[in-house]
Amino acid sequence: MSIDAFATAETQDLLRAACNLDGQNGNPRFKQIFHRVLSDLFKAIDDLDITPEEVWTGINYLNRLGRDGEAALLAAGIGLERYLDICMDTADRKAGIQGGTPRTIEGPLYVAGAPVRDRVARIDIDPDPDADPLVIHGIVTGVDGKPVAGAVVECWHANSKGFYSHFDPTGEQSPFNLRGAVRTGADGKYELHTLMPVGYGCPPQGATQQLLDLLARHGNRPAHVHFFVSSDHHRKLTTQFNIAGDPLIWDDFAYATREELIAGVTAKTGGIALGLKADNYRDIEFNFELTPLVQGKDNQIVNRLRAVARA
Ligand code: MBD
Ligand code: FE
Repeated sequence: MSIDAFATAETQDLLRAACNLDGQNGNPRFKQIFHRVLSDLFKAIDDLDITPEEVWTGINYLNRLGRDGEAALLAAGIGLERYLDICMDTADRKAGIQGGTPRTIEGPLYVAGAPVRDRVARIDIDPDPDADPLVIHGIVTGVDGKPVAGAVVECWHANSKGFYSHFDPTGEQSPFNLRGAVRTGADGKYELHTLMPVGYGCPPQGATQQLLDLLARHGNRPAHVHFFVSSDHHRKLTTQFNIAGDPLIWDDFAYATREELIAGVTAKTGGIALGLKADNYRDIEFNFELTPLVQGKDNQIVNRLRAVARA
């Protein structure tokens, strides 16, 4: 039951004043967005009779979220990052852009600075006795099906405990373990030698899991591998594959699974000859189809704060 405080002149004047809407200075774009978001919050407090105790619980949660460094993790878990993809997909459809490997969320665990190798890279640096060797390979093409030479395929994924280097709570991994980049040759092909990942789980004591608990939701992802694929003449692709057979494949807490992004695994032998740690290994073929620039520009570059390390 609403107490009708929102629509009063007093509240509306307060919102305009708090956002300095009538002042000349400041960032006009930020003023517009902040006025809308703050207004929506005030309206929700009125509409839902949100109590002062509930508001302060929320404020204190923001402090906790920042202390835990989990704001970007929460953005994935509440579907906000997925929604940004839905918006970009919708914009592409409206612009008549068709084809290409589907995009899906970057997530919060990329680290810039991995060394770029030609065609083939071995990216498992640290031993992981519980993980089978895995070869990931495929071809980068345009929507015309022609190979893209000189494309850079960046890859990152978790180890057998579901932990990513740089963000590993045990501190046990080298900076670029299970992270790497390969440049395609004239045939458009890339190949990564690595180890089988396991799905990620949110830190059980963290702010994100605390919120998910109130929603009776888990904070787990199926086993997956992330990619950026860049080429001078195409739009940069941000995507992942999820590994077929993982029980969480359609129950990802970050909503990144898409039908075209499920990768099947084949058992192979001959790993020793390839320089892998065992002769039996897993093989995943995954091809990337890049979309052309739009009027000479990449309109899907997303600039966001990212971790950087030195190899
Ligand atoms: C991950 O590995 C991930 O990909 C996302 C989106 C969120 C948390 C961990
Ligand atoms: Fe991930």
